Amino acid sequence: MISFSFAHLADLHLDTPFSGLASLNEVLAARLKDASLAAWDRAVQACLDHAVDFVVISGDVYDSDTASVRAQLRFRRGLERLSDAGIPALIVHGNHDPNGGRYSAIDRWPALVTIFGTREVEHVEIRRGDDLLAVVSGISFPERHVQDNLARRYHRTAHPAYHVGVLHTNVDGDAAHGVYAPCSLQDLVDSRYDYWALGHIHARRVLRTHAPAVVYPGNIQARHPNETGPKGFAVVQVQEGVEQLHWIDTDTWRFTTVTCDVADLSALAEVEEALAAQAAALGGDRPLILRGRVTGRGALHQDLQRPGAAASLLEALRDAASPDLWWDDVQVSTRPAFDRQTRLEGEDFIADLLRQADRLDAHALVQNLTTELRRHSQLSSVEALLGLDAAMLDAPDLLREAEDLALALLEGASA
Ligand SMILES: [Mn+2]
Repeated sequence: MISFSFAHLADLHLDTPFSGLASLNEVLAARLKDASLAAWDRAVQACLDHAVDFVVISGDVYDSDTASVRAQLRFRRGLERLSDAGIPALIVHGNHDPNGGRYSAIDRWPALVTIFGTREVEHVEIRRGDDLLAVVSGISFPERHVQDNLARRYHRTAHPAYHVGVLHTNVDGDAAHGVYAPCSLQDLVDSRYDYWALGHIHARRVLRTHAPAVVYPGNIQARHPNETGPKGFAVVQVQEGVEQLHWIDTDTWRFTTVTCDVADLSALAEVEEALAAQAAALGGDRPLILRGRVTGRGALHQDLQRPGAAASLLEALRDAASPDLWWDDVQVSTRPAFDRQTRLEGEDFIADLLRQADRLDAHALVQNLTTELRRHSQLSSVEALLGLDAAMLDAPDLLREAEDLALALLEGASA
């Protein structure tokens, strides 16, 4: 069997407008404007540097189906560079850019580009000289809301070659993402394909390592504060039919959240220092967009509740930050200092509540809750939706959280 390699990209969202930022001012907007396009340029360069045999792109090339001319031309420019180097690119469209978009500024694609159609799964043979390296199959979304299980339409060809399925899909109903073209991991296993090049989930996820490998590479540039961590794509090396994945980072700006617990702090300056120190430790590699979270119980709660305190803390962080760190927001969710042991010895309602909590068996409680959920047909789907797995729950932790919530509600009611 011949060794070869390919690049697996997804969710380029070219020319994305960056939603969800608390503070998208003109300076930041200007700096972010090129981030997704630069990530694409970087991905193309990396594909050329690694001399991959082919490139697959698993949907959401554009951010919307009214794709900007700029995004389309930049996309084609990258494909031209690949095509000129003899590297085929095979592309499906997803829910953000169904059918390639309602408006196309491009009437002709470079020679080695395949844009999969929307009617049926098509198969493309990838050759090196006379040798057949792989068969790549794909189908594009004809419209945004695809409810069909497209995975079941993929059938291996008669070739004994390595088979790659390119598909935009939500596997096993990930509730954090739109349920488009839903399928199950079992559907993908049953297909007997060798590699499933998936798109749609914006996080790096290897759902299965081999036979078949099932991979979400995530997007090439984060576009929302919730999309934290490194972003890029996978180079897949195939040797004797066995895959090895290398991750290539392509993002310009990275989103991250830093947290400061006020428990042992006595001045707001310490909060600023703690957040700034964490940010400085993370920076250096590439520009960061940061969210600060100030949590915990402590004496500083009162100071942080003063009107304008959080906003002023945010400004102070920005004043001191290097140009490659942008503080997007500081979120304060602190609580008043609370001496549990002293309150437990009291005679009031809160003392009763704490004693009651100490008597509970957290594990039995969670067990009862999940058993109860499963008994009701409607509720059992809630369990699946939430991804609840009783074995995975930290019961004592849940109980502490519940106690904290009860105390917060009581504090709120008495304020
Ligand atoms: Mn997407």
